Amino acid sequence: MSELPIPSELITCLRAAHRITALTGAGISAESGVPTFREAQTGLWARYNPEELATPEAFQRDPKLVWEWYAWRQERVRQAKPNPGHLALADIERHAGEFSLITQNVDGLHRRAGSHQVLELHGNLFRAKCFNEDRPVENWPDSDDIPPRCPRCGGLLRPDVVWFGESLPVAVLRAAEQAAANANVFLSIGTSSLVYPAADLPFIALKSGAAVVEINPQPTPLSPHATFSLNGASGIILPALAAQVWGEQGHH
Ligand code: BJW
Repeated sequence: MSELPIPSELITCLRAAHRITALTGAGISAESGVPTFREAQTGLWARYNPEELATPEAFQRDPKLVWEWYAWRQERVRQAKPNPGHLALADIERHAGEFSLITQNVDGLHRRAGSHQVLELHGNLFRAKCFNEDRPVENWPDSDDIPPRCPRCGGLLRPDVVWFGESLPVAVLRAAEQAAANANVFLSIGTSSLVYPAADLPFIALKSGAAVVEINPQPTPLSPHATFSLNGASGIILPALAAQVWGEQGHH
């Protein structure tokens, strides 16, 4: 593992860092078999574009279609397991001094891997809320309705995720911006860096003087600005990085 080309300047930088912040995207779950957002879908959903399903307008047009898409994704995620990339981040949380984990993912795999503090910017696939009242709903009576109905107001239930044109949860976004501004090292992992305001976070970190490390097999709009670019799969790179920085000789 220690043979991977992780620059020694980066190892030094991580060992010296007081606060490390990581932002993850769909790419970190790719090795768990969860399709990323912008890669072509397969099977049942191959003819739909996720960008066109993840909007309030799509839900209003065809709530059953959108609810079923999320139900299908829930099922895929239930069958998936955290991969070595998720596990390495849980390990880093245990070993690094101050560490913040921000995710755009709605799959809950970071928590299942053992990360305790996770800022979920785009909500969670396994929660529902009322489309009318915008309030969380935990239980609803069994019925054949798809989507099910809100037990309080009879409105349609929707997944508690953030769609295009909707605001991110304010407190979570504030905490993420703070964690970016306070970081000495900011890791951007498995995200296409196309969706705002998440895509601003590494730039907030850069402005505050942090080193920004990108981990992605493909270049993104962030790549020209990154201090270090590690081109490869997060499931390979993150465990190697954690072992080299905090393993054996590197423990704080
Ligand atoms: C690997 C790998 C491996 C593969 N290892 N890596 C400023 C400028 C322009 C537009 C805007 C702006 N501010 C706001 C906007 C509008 C909009 C936006 O950003 N549009 C852009 C697309 C242009 N943003 C919003 O609407 C946001 N709301 C908002 O800003 O409210 C205020 C406002 C409203 C209206 C107007 C203006 C302001 C809300 C954004 C919500 C995003 N929601 C989604 C769906 C969540 C629910 C669900 O999952 O269904 O979030 S969209 C989707 O994209 C999802 C993801 O979290 C998000 C990011 O995608 P991600 O994670 O980067 O995945 P991919 O697939 O794109 O990339 C995967 C990457 O992994 C690739 O790079 C691969 O190479 C890599 N990879 N294998 C490591 N093994």
